Amino acid sequence: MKCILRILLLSCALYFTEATKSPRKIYTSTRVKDKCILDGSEESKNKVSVTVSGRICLPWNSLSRKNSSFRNCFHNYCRNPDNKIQPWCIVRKRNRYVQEYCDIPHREIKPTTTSPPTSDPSKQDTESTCGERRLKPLTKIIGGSRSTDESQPWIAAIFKGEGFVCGGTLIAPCWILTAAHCFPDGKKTRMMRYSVYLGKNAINETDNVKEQQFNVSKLVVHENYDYTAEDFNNDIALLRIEDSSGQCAVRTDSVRTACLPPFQQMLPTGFYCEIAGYGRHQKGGFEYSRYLKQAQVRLISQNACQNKYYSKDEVNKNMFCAAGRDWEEDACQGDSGGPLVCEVQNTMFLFGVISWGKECAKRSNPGVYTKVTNYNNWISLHTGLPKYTAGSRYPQKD
Ligand code: 4AZ
Repeated sequence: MKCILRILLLSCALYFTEATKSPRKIYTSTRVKDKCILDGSEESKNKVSVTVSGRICLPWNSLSRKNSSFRNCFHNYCRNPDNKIQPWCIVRKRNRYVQEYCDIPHREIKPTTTSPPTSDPSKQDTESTCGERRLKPLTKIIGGSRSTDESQPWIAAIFKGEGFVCGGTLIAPCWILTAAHCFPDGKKTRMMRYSVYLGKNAINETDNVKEQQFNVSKLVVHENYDYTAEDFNNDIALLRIEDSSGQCAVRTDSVRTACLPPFQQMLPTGFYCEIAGYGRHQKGGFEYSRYLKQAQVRLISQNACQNKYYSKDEVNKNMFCAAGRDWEEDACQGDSGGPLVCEVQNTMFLFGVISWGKECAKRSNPGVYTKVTNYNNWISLHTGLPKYTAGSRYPQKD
């Protein structure tokens, strides 16, 4: 007992001499004796300490009880000790310590190990490698959170000249599924003016390492989409993409295909899915989001959608509704054509194309989506890819 007491007293004395020599400084990591393991690299020049949600980072040593390697790190600067896609730090959310990515200006983010796209066919997604992603979403479209191309690697940004037009989804290396209403000139659309970007994180910025750029070699707008009726029935279109050397999308961490579910496949009411886009992010606002955003929305029953929120004339069998928790998250102008994907057994399936809705994120006005599972045959007919439209990755009932 006496011995234990003596050891304790000795270590206390040691601690206090150390502490008086080098007073505790929250925002610096230099200690006389012990170096912070986070500060050995180039990255240590980075002095950002705010996360994407605007929270201030906590000093790294607040984690030292859980992870002793941060014991000597008395600063709160964003770091990337485990090679994530960008520097992160610890913040406090509802009394819990959680990791969050930092708000690093895009040019400061170090390129990841993603190799530049090549034309090797083995680097292309197939019907059996679709719907996978390396990164889960960070945790906000209207509401929701900032996303990254790695958590929505199937999202496509469609441009006409320099202007952003709509979102889309990569469903096969050469094919984007989007909304018909994005092409008001229908069959007369001059495809030459359009381009499609995959792996894009920010609308106004270019990342040559991650992004893949394509021309549109074919546009198929659903033959029964009626531009004069403005009823959004059959709001679906396909774009065939190829780059300047005739290649289609190459699989990287930032560019992957989403799977198609089988024909007429349903999910239960209340099931949570994800929507993503570069569209408006403030109700009534005029600004397009500079960054890709994503949000969670819950599937609403067809009955409620057709009878309670909208009418049967407005919402037909080729559409379904979804809304965020408390009506706070929703798609909005500019998100059209983009994905509503649902996770089934760790694989992401494209169930909806963002189509329309009365206003944005308004109580009792859910977002309306084109029901992709009504169009498997149409997609197969125009792409010639029956294997992709069979939905073979969808878990089969025994
Ligand atoms: C649009 O104009 C749009 N709140 C898309 C989705 C919604 C509203 C408008 C749903 O592209």
